[in-house]
Formats: sequence, C-alpha cells, structure tokens
Amino acid sequence: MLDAWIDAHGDRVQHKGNDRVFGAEHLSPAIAAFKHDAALEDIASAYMGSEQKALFTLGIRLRAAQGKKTRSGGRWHRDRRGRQFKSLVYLTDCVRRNGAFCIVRRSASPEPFNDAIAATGFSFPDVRWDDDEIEPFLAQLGDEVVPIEGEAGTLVMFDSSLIHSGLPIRAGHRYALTNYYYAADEIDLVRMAEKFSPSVRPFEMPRFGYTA
Ligand SMILES: O=C(O)CCC(=O)C(=O)O
Ligand SMILES: [Fe+2]
Repeated sequence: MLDAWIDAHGDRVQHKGNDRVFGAEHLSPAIAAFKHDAALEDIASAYMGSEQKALFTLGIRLRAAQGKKTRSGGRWHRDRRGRQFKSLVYLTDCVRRNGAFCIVRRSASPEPFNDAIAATGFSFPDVRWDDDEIEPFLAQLGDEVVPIEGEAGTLVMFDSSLIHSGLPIRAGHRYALTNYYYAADEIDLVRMAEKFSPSVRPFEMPRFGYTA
C-alpha cells in the first residue's frame, strides 16, 4: 500500500536515502487510527507533562541498495536537546541486518558516560555525529546501545532526545510509521510545513483540549 502510493506520487515523498511520506495518515484508515490512538496520546502527555497530539504520521520505506550505506533518519543523532516523545511501529519484521532502530539508554545527560567520554574525547553535547566520531564512544558502552528488533506490528515508544539511529540496512527492506507529537504551543504550521516537506496534504492543527 505504501509502495503503490510512493511509486504513484513521487513528488509528495521526500527521497533522502529512504522514502519518507509526511502525512501517511491520509493513505489509510489504519494509519489514521495509529496517528489518533488515544492511549499513545495519553502516554505522550504523561511523559511530557503537557497535552500532546500527533501532528502527522511519517511513513518510511527503507530498502537495501547495492554499495550504498542507507539508514532511516540519517546518522546517529538526537532529534533535539529537550525531552521529546515519539512512537514508531514496524510494518515489517525488523532485525539489525535490515535497519533496526537503535538507541543509547540513559543518554539524556553525560554523567553515566563520563569514563567513555574521557577515554574517547566524544563530543556528547552535540546533536548529530559522523560514524567515525561516535563509533569509538559506542564501542565502550556495550549493552547501553540497544538495537530494537521486532516482528511486524512491534510498537516502540522512545525519547528522541536520546542518542539514536536506524542501523545501516544491509539486506532486504524495512517499512515503519512514526508519530510526531507536540504540545499546542509548539505547533507553527508554516514552519512545520517548511521543515517536513513535501507532505501528502497540508498539515492541520490537531484538536487540543477537547473532552467529550
Ligand atoms: O526510523 C528509525 O529507525 C530512526 C528514525 C529517527 O531518527 C526518528 O524517528 O527520530
Ligand atoms: Fe531521530
């Protein structure tokens, strides 16, 4: 389903190593249900300490390409420095070989990693790193670096201010959906439209503060 849509509407898909569909909730009722899932919004709100709604769902198609290092979401990074809730669901079985999402446990602050930082000179406060900058640091951490493997349908909830990356895909493919949550006062539709472009349809303000 994502395939057919991506292939028919290449102009509304971002192609950066992988194929990224901003606004995938418009492609199927099942994806819309994931975007609007009330339990996930409640968890997001509890974690962030303010009401959170998904502005859009991102659909991601990642495929192994001969001779290219392709990964989801680019290099190792933090989405930002402040706490941020995200939920991701795998649509295909996912292991390390086909690009598992990978996260560094407890990496919001440097304290747990003082020894590894001292040993490698790793620039912990940055938000994005080349592999050769971060690999010596990761090599010191052992099982603090957690690859999330799971079958199709696996839901991953994470704080995207922790250091994370999709592992480079070496074989096969990986399809996934990610919800982008915000508080009402964080959403500037003009800025969001520039940042997440192109999109399936223009973003609309989610309904906040609505109680039935
Ligand atoms: O899809 C992935 O494995 C990682 C994507 C990512 O960096 C993110 O959702 O913030
Ligand atoms: Fe990210």
